[in-house]
Amino acid sequence: MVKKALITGITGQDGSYLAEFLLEKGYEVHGIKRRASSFNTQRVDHIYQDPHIENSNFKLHYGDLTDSSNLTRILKEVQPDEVYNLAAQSHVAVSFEAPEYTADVVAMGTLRLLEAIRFLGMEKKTRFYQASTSELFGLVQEIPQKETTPFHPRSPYAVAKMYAYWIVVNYREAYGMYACNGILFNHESPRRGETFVTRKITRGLANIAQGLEKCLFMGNIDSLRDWGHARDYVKMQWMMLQNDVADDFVIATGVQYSVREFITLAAAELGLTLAFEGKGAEEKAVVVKIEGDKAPALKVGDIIMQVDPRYFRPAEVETLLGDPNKAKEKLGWVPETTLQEMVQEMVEYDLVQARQHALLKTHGYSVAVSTEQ
Ligand code: NDP
Ligand code: GDR
Repeated sequence: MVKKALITGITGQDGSYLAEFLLEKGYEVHGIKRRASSFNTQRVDHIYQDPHIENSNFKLHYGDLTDSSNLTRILKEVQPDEVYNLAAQSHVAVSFEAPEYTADVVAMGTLRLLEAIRFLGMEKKTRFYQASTSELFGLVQEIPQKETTPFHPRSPYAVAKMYAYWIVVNYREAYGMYACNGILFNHESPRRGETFVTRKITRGLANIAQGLEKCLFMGNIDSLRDWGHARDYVKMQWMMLQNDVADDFVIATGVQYSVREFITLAAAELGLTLAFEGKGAEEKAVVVKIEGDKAPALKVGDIIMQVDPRYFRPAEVETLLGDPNKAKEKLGWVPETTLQEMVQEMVEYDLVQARQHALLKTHGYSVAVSTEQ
């Protein structure tokens, strides 16, 4: 029997990698996508199948985590063996601007899905994966953070994810559902949303190197994160649902870098050596050396990064470092990609895009390079 998976958030970074992974494993993959006024399936277009094809093993359904009747209908129709709940308003800074919507999608959305599974009598058949987060640790109580570290969420997003975490545990305990939390630390890729810090840096610096933008405006660059590659992390999402017993796992690399170090590494991939000058809200990065031909628009002395307090958060999570030992011991999972390899992959991808835009621009075509940060 072919296994069926239903992925919410399939059009996002993780959803696209997970869909690829499950298709390779022979699954029939169903995804929920939101109605938008323009195409929003770029990340899964390469695996899209014409719905007219008989026996298509990749199907998209219109839906939204704020709509329980729609979720119930899709679950009833698909009858999935595994549900991966990845959909979220996932931007921490945006959650301060839209706290109620964030709570509705992230907290209530998770409850709606679990309750729909129970209502349909599928709680003993369907396994459930919840995209939990290191943001739960927030104001950290212990370094490194592991499954037993107390939570102290620091944003409307993290507080909503905390409800989702506990409602998953509750449905497991109350109804015997196979439901797991993957407490994932930050994970990135060339498919990362453009306003998360890593992609903002790789894309912004590539654009600056090609003369499409002048300067990167950043928030708290002292912030410390444990960054892994999304491709490695979706594998673990699947592994968690193949275990004998449902359990919760921290997924991390166990290595920590600052945002400033990430900027330095990304600049180095473009042949740039930077010097950081000033402190706090006055800090800037100046180009002090240029090697190779990846940054034709720059010269020594250019300021290419400036801190802008506009990007400081009302409450910050200063430091996150995960302990992935439980995942290693119980499931045999280890991250495969180093930060340096990931930075290289992301910069290379963004440089190709930037070169293409720069070429169009020199030939007189107007290119809309969004500089939204
Ligand atoms: P993305 O922001 O890239 O993707 C989020 C997905 O959720 C998109 O497909 C989005 O659709 C969809 N979505 C948003 N709102 C709704 C809604 N109301 N109804 C249905 N779908 C909706 O996130 P990631 O792929 O990076 O992360 C996946 C999950 O993992 C998220 O839940 C995130 O909070 C969590 N997480 C992520 C980490 C990371 O470092 N990436 C770390 C820990 C947890 P659309 O494309 O239309 O916007
Ligand atoms: P985070 O990721 O908040 O950890 O949430 P993000 O990349 O947005 O920020 C990481 C750190 O970088 C600092 N920072 C900036 N962040 C952004 N976005 N833009 C900036 O200009 C900037 N300058 C500094 C932030 O303040 C923060 O400290 C991500 C999301 O994917 C969540 O959904 C997920 O749950 C967590 O990771 C784990």
